Order: sequence, then structure tokens, then C-alpha cells
Amino acid sequence: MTADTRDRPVRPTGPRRLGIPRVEDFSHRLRDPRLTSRVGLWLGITLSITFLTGLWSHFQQDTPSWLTIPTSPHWLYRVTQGLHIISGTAAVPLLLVKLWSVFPRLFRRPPWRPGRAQLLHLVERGSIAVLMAAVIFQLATGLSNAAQWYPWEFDFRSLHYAIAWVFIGSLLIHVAVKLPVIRQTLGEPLDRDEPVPPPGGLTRRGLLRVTWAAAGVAVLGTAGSTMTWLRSVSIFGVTDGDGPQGIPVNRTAEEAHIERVDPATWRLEVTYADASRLFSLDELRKLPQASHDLPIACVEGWSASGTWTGVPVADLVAAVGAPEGSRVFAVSMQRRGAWRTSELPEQFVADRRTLLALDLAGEPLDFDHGYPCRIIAPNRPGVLQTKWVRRLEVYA
Ligand SMILES: Nc1nc2c(c(=O)[nH]1)N[C@H]1C(S)=C(S)[C@@H](COP(=O)(O)O)O[C@H]1N2
Ligand SMILES: [Mo]
Repeated sequence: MTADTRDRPVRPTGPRRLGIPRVEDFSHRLRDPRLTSRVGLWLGITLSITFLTGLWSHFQQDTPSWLTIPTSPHWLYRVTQGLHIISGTAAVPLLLVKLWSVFPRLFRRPPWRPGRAQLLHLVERGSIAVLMAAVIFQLATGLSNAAQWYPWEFDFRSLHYAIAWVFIGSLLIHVAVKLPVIRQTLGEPLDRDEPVPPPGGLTRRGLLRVTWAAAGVAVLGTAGSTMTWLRSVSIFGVTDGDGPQGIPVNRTAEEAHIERVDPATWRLEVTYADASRLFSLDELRKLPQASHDLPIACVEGWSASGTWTGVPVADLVAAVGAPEGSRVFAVSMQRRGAWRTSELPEQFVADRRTLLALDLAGEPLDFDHGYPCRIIAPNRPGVLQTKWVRRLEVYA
């Protein structure tokens, strides 16, 4: 190598031997750390809401021993799960803009010499790689779950839950590392040193407005799955809100391989210890009935409220002589599938709004809604509102 070539300054966009682009190869006047930190702040907020509501959803389905899920307010799960899907969807446009704004930095070379600077660089890059992979995995699996599309083999819930912890851990590292930059850039006006845009061109402020608008569209596009009055604008809502008796059907009787029962010979079995009692449909209808407005709030994001009528589960528990504070395990006529059974902890059994419902909207349950009877309880994920109930096992 001659002195001549060694001393020549690096040309920013000159030909490269390896074909790997450099930071300098990307220039766009809108890319700026002040923009990145503003979008990043909102991305952090939406993803944190998604994380916390997701954690809650997991606990509602798989309750740790230190936690008692309340039965009130009856709409709690409907709200937390609606928020989960809405904030997760709003994060998508924010993530895209944020990735675009920092994209060139992916090609930053680590400091050449081994040492503290190089180590810090690698740790920072590594945590961002993990963070990105986790966020993209969560959003992709979450969105396809909300779309009821499961193109994979793994168990969605356990993996989505595990990766959520990877996500929050790497987010905390990322924020801690970037805190000085975040604080500085958030404190500066967005348009500081901004080059004048070409005529008709977007400013940073303009790009930010477009980003918020895109997040707003994403919210409106999904919120209708939980807020009925928004349904007509919810182009992304998978469930259009239609279904027999005003409630969408998650899995039809045919999909669950349920055979139509003969109401004359069908019996509900209620067991407790060695005791067992059979109830015909007529007998169930002759017991004191209660009516409550309660939502079905599916973990996949949609929800809808209905007026349910039936026998309080607490009365059936008392009918077999089981004490207060008993738990109930509901078993359906379905032979296979994850949601064929559910357990009602004692506070749900004790709550008189927890029904073995026979009617919806003043008519016998539609076959797809669980005819002849189903569980409906306040503040529960839809997956635990077992349809086509055949047996209630009571445990003290
Ligand atoms: N036996 C049985 N019960 C079930 C299910 C099921 O697949 N099998 N799906 C659950 C799910 S995921 C939801 S969201 C609700 C939906 O109730 P719906 O179809 O009446 O709206 O039922 C729940 N009960
Ligand atoms: Mo569901």
C-alpha cells in the first residue's frame, strides 16, 4: 500500500469492496434522533400497555397462587384485553417509522480495537437485536392470533408469554442505555437545525403527524372488535360482530364436533365427593332463574355483551350439598380441544352472577352458543366460558 492511498480520506458513498453499506450511504433529511425519540417514547408506552395487559390476560387464564382474580367489575377483562389488542396494533405503524428512522445505524461498524468501547457497542447492538426480534415476534404472532390464523405448530400462549419477558427485559436495557440521548433529544425542539424541506416536502413535524394518524387508523381499525359502535369502521376487526342472538361465535358446534342433543333425554350431571345428581333440562328450567348482562371477551380481541338467563352455579353447588367456598370444574360434551373444560375458582362460584346459562337474549341458547347450557361468569376470558356443558364437578 502506498502512502498515497492510505492518506486518502474515506469517501462516504464510494464503491465498497464488501458490498455492505455504511451509515453514510443512507441520507434522508427527515432521519433525526429527535424524531426517533418521540416516536420511540410512544412506541414504549403502547408496548408497555400491551405487556401489562398481556400479563394480566395470562394470569386470568393461569392464575398464580398469590393472586385472586376478582369477579368485579364484570367488564374488567373485556377492557384489559381490548386495550391489549388496540395498543399492540397501534404499535405497528410506530415501530415501522422508528425502524425506518434508525435503519442506517444498523450498519454502524463496531469500534475496531477490543476494549470497553467495543464491548459496550456489542452489548448495545445485541440487546437491540433481541428487542427487535422479540417485538416483531410478539406483534406478528399476536396479530395473526387476533385474526384467528395459526400458521404454526407451537402453543401460542406459552410462547407469546415467554417472549413477552424477553421483550420487557431487552426494552429496559435499551431504555437504560439510551436514557441520556432520550432525555436530551426529547428536551430539544423537533425542528432544531432542520434543513428547509423542498417545496411540498414533509417536515419532521409533518412526518410525526402522519405517524400519529397511522396509529389512530390502526386503533380505529381494531377497536370495533370491542366497541360495538365502532364496528362499521373497523376494517381490521376480524369478527364483524354478527352471530346468532347478537353475539359472534368463536367455535361452532360443528367445528367442536358436538352432536345435537335430545332435550328429552339429555341430563346435566353434578358431582360432589361420592354424591351425584342428574338434572333434566325441564328440571333446570324449573329452578329459580337469574338474568345478567355479561360480556363474552375473547382473548383474540373481540368482545360482545348479551343478556344471559339461567341457574346460578352456586345453587347447583348447594343442591349437591357442597359447602360454600367450593370450586367447580365444568366439563363439556366436546371430546377434544383446549377449551373443552374450565375451572371456576371459589369466588366465581360464590358470585351469583355466575350462571349455568340456558337462554341468551330471551331465547334458548343457539346451538353454536352452547345449547343446551353453558357457563357465563363476570370478568372472565372467553376461553373459560365453557359451552355445551355436560357435567359440573364440585370440589370443596
Ligand atoms: N366447549 C367449548 N367451549 C368454549 C369454546 C370451545 O371451543 N369449546 N370456545 C371458548 C371461546 S375461545 C370463546 S371466546 C367463547 C365464545 O363463545 P361464543 O362462541 O358463544 O361467542 O366460548 C368459549 N367456550
Ligand atoms: Mo376466545
